[in-house]
Amino acid sequence: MTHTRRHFLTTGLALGTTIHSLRADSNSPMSKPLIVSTWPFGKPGNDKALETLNNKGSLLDAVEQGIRLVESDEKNRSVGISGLPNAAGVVQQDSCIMSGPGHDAGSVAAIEGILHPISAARRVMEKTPHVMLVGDGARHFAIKEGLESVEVNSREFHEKWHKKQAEPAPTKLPKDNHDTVALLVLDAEGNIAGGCSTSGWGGKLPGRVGDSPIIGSGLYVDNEVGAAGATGLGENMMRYCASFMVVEYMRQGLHPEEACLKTIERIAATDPKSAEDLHLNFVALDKKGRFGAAGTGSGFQYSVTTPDSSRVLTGANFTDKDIGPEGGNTK
Ligand code: SD4
Repeated sequence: MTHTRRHFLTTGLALGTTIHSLRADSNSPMSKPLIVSTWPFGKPGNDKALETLNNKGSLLDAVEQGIRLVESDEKNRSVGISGLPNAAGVVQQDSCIMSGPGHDAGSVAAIEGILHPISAARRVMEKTPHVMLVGDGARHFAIKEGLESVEVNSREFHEKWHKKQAEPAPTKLPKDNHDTVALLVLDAEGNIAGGCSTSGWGGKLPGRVGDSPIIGSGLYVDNEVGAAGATGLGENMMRYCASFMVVEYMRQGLHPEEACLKTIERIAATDPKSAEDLHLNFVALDKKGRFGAAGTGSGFQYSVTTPDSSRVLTGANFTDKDIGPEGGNTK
């Protein structure tokens, strides 16, 4: 690994602000609003978030509506009620939302049969004194709030949503049985919010909660700095407060892409697992309107939307030899 990203980062960071200021100077901030989300399936959600803002919706409406659209996609096997079931054949979803102004947050975890966990998370934030509700309590709260629900043990549910439930649950982590939509919004006023939603790790133990509903792990927003969201193996995010770490690196002045890479570097340097086995991917944006993404594998794709364009880009690859070709608005 002579000219690895790790080497670059170590060198770059040893040079203090040099790397950052070069990047910052060469980057003109994107036009606002700026919406960044994980994976290509986040792009329709970004577009919906922008449309919501254009229709005078609030920052939180944009996050909620954007994620609801992704949750509604019946073909998506990672997000929403059509996501992969746990080892007991039941879909348990995790979701959270965080608002920069006021530093508020709400989340639901291991919630069953609710079509839009992001709306449940928002209601936890806005209508209760709590931050997180789990399991049956979360489901009952969501139903009481009038959110759409299905009876997960009903025949109709299995026929409509989970014909595939007869497939054997995975016993260990294959690369492709988990994903999350994390969607970050910087509005025209410079306020930031974000949310995420997932059915989590397919075949997980019943009751398992991943990083996505844990504030600071799957998502973190600081209205003075920026926001970060994660997708990958939650167990490896949660042990490091990963999204919080990305935001803290941005606070120190790193460009969002470098903050994502530096977080991966720090986790990989500590963890006994190889970087490839950690399955870490991050998206981030900062208050200045810059964005970036990075992952431990090749081909982590993310979606970026502004009033000028809506695009799918490839994040920087931590294990690559070169600095990310398309990562962020650094070029
Ligand atoms: C989880 N982080 O439940 C989520 C799943 C995911 O890409 O995003 N996988 O662990």
